[in-house]
Amino acid sequence: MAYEKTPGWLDWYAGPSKPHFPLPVGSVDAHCHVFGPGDTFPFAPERKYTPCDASAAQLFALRDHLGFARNVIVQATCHGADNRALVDACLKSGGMARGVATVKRSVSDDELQAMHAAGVRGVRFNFVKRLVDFTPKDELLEIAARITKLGWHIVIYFEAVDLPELWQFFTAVHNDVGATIVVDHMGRPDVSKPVDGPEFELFMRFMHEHARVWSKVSCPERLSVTGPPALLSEQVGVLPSYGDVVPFSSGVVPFYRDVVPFARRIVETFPERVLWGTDWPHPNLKDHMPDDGLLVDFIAHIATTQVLQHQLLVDNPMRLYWPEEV
Ligand code: 0GY
Repeated sequence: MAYEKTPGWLDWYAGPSKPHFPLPVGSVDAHCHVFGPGDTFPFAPERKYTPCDASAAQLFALRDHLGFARNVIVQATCHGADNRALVDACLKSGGMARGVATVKRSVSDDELQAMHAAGVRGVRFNFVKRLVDFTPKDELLEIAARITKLGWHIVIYFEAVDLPELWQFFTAVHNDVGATIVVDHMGRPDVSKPVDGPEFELFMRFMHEHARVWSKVSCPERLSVTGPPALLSEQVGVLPSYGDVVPFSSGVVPFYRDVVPFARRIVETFPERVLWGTDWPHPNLKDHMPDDGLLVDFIAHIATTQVLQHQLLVDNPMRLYWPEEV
């Protein structure tokens, strides 16, 4: 089936640079997606956007180009609870990708087992209102209890302003169900607010008080308010390089500067509970599409020692997604 993309949709950037930042051997891109291809894996009728295609083969080509060894592929909302594209990608990876699925209460134990065999190790609960319709909390708690028994964890996606309202539910998932919880994109802080202001302090407290809550320190391109002026040229197909702004070796952050204090604070406070991912193919960006090579370079500014980098990119994702190899 041919799909018409959401008006204004920005396609993923097909010419990413080679990162200057030397990724540690065995690094994991722990947040990325596949979209379709729509004619093989149809998008869900209830979706809130229609993307361009972004196939497993294209994801694995990016992985190799950037220097990652493995992927964690997260079910995108445009596929609803139909995990076929995700499962197919995991199977095609030959064990080098794990998956985070979306399921409904009606999912059978056999379906969960089949997903486990393919490499799925988590379920995503999405609370971002522009992306999904509401799911009752009792349904989510029931799913959390079932998948925790399989050794899977919960991935949660929410906006910072909604944390107070969701706190009690997340605490129930963590304390009563006993689940491990991974937060997407640092709980989407408003980075125009102070890093030591009440909103981000609440997120830090959330991690302090819940010992099995992890955070992805991903998506500077999504969170940045000051933005990436140096990258805007990508929209018209002119590829800038890091050196066009400052040399990588200078240690100066040329773009997404406003996100750095937030990500660094989490990495340095909870070095054993952080993950990083490209978020390729970057759904729903409105003003620019990042160069994934430059996103990898950004890691050096948020994890500033080799020890922290190794934890973020290798040790932590391996412990969570490939514990049998650790
Ligand atoms: C992300 C962010 C977004 C979209 C999705 O599943 C999704 O559709 O996660 C977003 O629009 O903020 O993590 O990819």
